Amino acid sequence: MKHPPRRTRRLLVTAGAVGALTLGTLAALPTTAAMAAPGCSVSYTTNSWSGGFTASVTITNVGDPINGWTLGFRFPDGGQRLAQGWSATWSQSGSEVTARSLGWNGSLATRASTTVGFNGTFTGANPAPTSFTLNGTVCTGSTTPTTPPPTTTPPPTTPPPTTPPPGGQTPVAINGQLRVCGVNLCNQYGRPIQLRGMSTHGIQWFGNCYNDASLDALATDWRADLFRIAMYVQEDGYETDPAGFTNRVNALVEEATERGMYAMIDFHTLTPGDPMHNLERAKTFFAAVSARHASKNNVIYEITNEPNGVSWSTIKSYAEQVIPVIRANDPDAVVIVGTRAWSSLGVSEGANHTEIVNNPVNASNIMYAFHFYAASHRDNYRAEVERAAARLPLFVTEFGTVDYTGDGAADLASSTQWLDLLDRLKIGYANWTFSDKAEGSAALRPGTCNGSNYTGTSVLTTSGAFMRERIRTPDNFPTS
Ligand code: IDC
Repeated sequence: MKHPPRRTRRLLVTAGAVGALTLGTLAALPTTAAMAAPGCSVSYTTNSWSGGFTASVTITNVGDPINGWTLGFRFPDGGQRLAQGWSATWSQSGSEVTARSLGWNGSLATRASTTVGFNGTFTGANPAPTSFTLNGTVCTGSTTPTTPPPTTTPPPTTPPPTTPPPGGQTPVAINGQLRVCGVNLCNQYGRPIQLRGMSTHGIQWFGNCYNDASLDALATDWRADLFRIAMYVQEDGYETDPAGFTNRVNALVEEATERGMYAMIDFHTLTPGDPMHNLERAKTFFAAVSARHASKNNVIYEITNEPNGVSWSTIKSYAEQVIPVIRANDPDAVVIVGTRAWSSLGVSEGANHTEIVNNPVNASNIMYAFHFYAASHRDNYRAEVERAAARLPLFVTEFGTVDYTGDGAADLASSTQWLDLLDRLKIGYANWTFSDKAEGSAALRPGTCNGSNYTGTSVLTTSGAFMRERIRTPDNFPTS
């Protein structure tokens, strides 16, 4: 099935020299701000489709360090409206748009940058704003700070892809930008690799489990390659607060990036099982997150968790409408498509992988999801995965060591058979869940997330201890 024609446009505008402080603004500023040398430059890029667009706005502070900022600009065309923004508190009044910094991106050292963005709509033309202000100062792009810049340059927001950070080689430093090669996932050297890691539980319920200490433990004690961010759409998830959940996902992607892990953004559809129910939400969400992370090399997009009760052709049609939204911003990212019957390749509804082979998603650089719960899904599912893996790129974006309810005892014999198979086939996986919910699939003992220690085995359940042992064995990623 064809997706509707789409217009992609990219504008790069650096705010031009339009003068310095206006007297009125200067009078309103506190004395310290008025004495410091302000200065900023802004780049504004958009991708648009019929009636809608995503804008990415990078603010660079070229004046003295600032602590808290307000960005202002005016839409040149009266039909341009802000719909949903992220990484700032956004508002629009008439044609004037204002974005206020959040706690984590308010401090900007001299020469530091931060990127914010929004989705908008337009009725007439969609011209870029020509002038931006930061804390009332027009952004002209160059000002000499009154205080000398720090002797150490602030670290870049995204580390260069092939330069390992000091003190060790992270999975992302070694493997860089991934791409699908035949039925495998290949690293920057074009060699097949397997990524092993953990999935969050629903971030609407277990957000407290994802903090600096727990993510440090995942990266360095578990030595995980991958962090899957499960953003439920229903069940008090995204649909209740699109901007808030977009921000939370973005912040978790940044946390994974800082630690050299791949971040998998899971649009966690479950009930209802028809992904079309969430098509518009998916387009809005993926436009925002792909714009925000376009320059990163460690983000993988999982566009629908577990379609169920719908045909493969419906899932395919959904995928062919959502993938172009991501590609418009982030052309080289790997995208994973859920499969029929709770991502069972169709098996749990009496079908099999051949329906995909015979009618694949019309897009490149994609993989198909397979999920299993080891105490419920055994030999016939393993045999199907082995057959499918010869013909389709697969990623086990979610599995449990327990039964399909997510609870009950860990079946370590079946789990071992599964993981041995995935290791042999070099199929990547994320285990459900890195959380402390009182259910068998959770890796952390109940109450762990109220504390500050996440390392070692004393905080782990049976499933967690088993998974940590499997995940922390050396990856031996090929480097040439
Ligand atoms: C389960 C959670 C459970 C939660 C339930 C409903 O473990 O705590 O109450 O979802 O939100 C899946 C789904 C995943 C399920 C998991 C176990 O992707 O959301 O999590 N499962 O039932 N598919 C098969 C199993």
